Amino acid sequence: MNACHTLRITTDLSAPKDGKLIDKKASPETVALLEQLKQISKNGFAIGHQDATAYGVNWRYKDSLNAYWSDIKDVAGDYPAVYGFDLGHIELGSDHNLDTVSFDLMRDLIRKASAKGGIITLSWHLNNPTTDGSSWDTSRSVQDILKGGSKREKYELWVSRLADFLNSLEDFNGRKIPVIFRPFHEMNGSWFWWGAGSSTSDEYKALWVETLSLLINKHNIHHLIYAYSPNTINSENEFNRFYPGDRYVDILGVDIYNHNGDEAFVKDVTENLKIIKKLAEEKNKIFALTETGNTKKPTADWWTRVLYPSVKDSGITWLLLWRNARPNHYFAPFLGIISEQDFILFKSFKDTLFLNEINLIKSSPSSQKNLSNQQEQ
Ligand code: BMA
Repeated sequence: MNACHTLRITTDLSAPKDGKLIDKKASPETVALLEQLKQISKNGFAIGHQDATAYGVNWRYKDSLNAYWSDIKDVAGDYPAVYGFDLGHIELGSDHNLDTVSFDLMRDLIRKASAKGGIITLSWHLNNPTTDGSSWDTSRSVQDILKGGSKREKYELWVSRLADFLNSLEDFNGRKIPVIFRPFHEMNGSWFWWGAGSSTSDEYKALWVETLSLLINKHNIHHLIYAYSPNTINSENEFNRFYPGDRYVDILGVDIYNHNGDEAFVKDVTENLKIIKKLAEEKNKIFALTETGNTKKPTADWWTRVLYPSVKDSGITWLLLWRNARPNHYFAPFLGIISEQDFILFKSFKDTLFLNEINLIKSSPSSQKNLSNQQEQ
C-alpha cells in the first residue's frame, strides 16, 4: 500500500538535488557510507575487486585454513578498498551463487571486509524468471514479472529470498552492514534478459522501481545505496535511455572493459566518465567505474599506461576490477603476473586508494591532510 506512496514512477522534475539517499529511512550507517564515498572522491578513487577474498587465480578460500587472502594484497601489500560480490542464484534458494561461492562464506567475507573498513558492492546475475534459464537467456521476461504479470508471484518470492540475505548482513554488533546494490546492470547491452534486446526502456524502469519498492517498502530494507550502471555508452542519451530517474538512483555508474584494445579503452573510459560526471554534477550524485579490467593479452604496464590515465582526475569514487576466476579469466593482478611491478607503481600513486587509505578517510575529519602526510612518508 505505502509502496505506491513512496515509490511511484513519476517524472523527475521535482526530484531533490540535495545529495541525500533516495531511501529516506536509510540507516545511519548507510548515510555515513554515502558521506565517506563523497570524501573518497575528493581524495582520489577507491580500488575494488570482485570476489577479492573468496578466490584467486591460484587459490580458493578454504574454511579450514581460516585465511583472509586477496590477490591484490599479495601483490600490492594492502587489501582492496571495495569488495564486489554477486548474488546470482540467491533467488533460487541455492546455498551458493552462480560462481560457486557459498552464501554463508559470502556473508562471512562481507562481515570481515566491512569490519576492516572495506566497502561492499553487490550485483545480481539472477536467472530468467520466465524460462529458468540463466541471466544470459534473453527470452523476454520483464513484462511477466511486473505487477500483474504471469510470473509476478514467483518474482516476489525471488525478491524475498534476496531480501532475507540482505537482511542477514549484520556486523559483529548486530547492525546492518550498508551495501551498494547494483542490480540489472549493463542493460543497454543485449546479453541479459533485462537488457535492451529483451526489454523496453519503460519495462526496465518499471522493473527497477518495483524492485526497489519491494525491498524498501515490503521488506523494510534500509541499508542499501542504489547504483545504476549501463555498459559503455556512446552518448548521454544512451545513459538516460533506461535511467529510472533521480528518485530511484543514488550512484551513477558504467561498466567498461577493453574489448576493442587499449586505445579504444582509454577513449571510451575518458569520454564516458566525462558524460557521467556532467550528469552526476547536475544531479548532485556520485559516480563510479562499476566494472572494468583488461580482457586482452596481459601487458606489463597496463595499470599505469592504460587504466590510470583513463581514470585519473575523472572524479569517480571507485573502480571495481572484475573477478580472478581462472588463468584465462582474471582482471586483477596476482603473484607472478607480468604486470605485477606496474600494479605496485599504480598503488603508489596518491589518488589510488586501497583499504588503509580509505580507513584514514573514514576515521578522521581532517582525513585529507592525514592521507597526504601518510603518502608522503
Ligand atoms: C561474468 C563472468 C562470468 C560470471 C559472471 C557473474 O562477467 O565473470 O563467468 O559468472 O560475471 O560473476
